[in-house]
Amino acid sequence: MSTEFEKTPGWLDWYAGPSRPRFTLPEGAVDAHCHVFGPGAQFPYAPERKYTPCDASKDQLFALRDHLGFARNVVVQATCHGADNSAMVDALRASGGRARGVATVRRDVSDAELRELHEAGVRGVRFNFVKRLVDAAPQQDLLDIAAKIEPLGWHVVVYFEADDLADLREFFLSVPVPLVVDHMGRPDVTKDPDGPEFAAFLDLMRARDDIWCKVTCPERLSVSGPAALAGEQRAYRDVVPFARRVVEEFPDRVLWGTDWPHPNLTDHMPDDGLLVDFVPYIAPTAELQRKLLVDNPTRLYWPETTTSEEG
Ligand code: 0GY
Repeated sequence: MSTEFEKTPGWLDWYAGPSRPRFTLPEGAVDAHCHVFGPGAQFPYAPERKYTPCDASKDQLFALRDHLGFARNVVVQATCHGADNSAMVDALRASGGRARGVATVRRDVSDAELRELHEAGVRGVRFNFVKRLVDAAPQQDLLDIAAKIEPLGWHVVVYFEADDLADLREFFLSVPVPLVVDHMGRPDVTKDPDGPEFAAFLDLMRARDDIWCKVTCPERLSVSGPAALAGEQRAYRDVVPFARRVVEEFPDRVLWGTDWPHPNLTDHMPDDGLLVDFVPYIAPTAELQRKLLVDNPTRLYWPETTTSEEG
């Protein structure tokens, strides 16, 4: 079949043949931030998208899950699919209960559509404020969406860049459901982790006890590297102090994921096995690792399966 979609120039394909991690993931570990792309011939990319990815199917995602040693995935709707959640929902339905999802919806979404998404395994919606990815919706529309999802017990995932936090903070604090921040709010890691910029992010985390943080994407945030390639065991050193700070202060509100298939990378594509090997640097004890990889994502996405008190 001829390909209907042409990948954005300069875009790197996801890394085929990732290494097997040296770090053994704890049993029940969740890859809490990953995506599926298409395949475009089956699930066309959205007309309003700002990039065209390479295909990355649910079967390829599940193969990676098994290879790395994860038990479950949280599949986050990627902007290239707009508010058409079919590819993500198809992955959830095919996962046998081993994947939950985060959707993108418009303000006019109906309660019946939300219930159907819930039944498929969706537990949150994503609000994206990164200008190169989306034209952000008006904040009142987002608050209307938040009000609609509240009865379902869902949360809102927010993606923004550090420079925009000051403008968005008040809005975030007004959202009536739990918040999950993608990629630590994208700090500039050339700055001091003890400086005012990252302090503003930590301060947001302190403002409410239902704000969670994904300590993800060192490959996007790192400036000095080295890249997680060719067996590199000490990748992305400059990101470690930031992520570790968040894990240590908020051990019960952090999540981790691969971000496979790594949209919009043009510099290098990480080996996902080596990304897993990055985890012990940011969560240095077995207890922190268990919270980050198992307890926290299970509590947020599979609460019905948590039996004991976790603390
Ligand atoms: C990520 C990061 C990016 C893209 C998206 O939905 C998306 O298109 O999330 C990015 O380009 O920084 O979370 O995968």
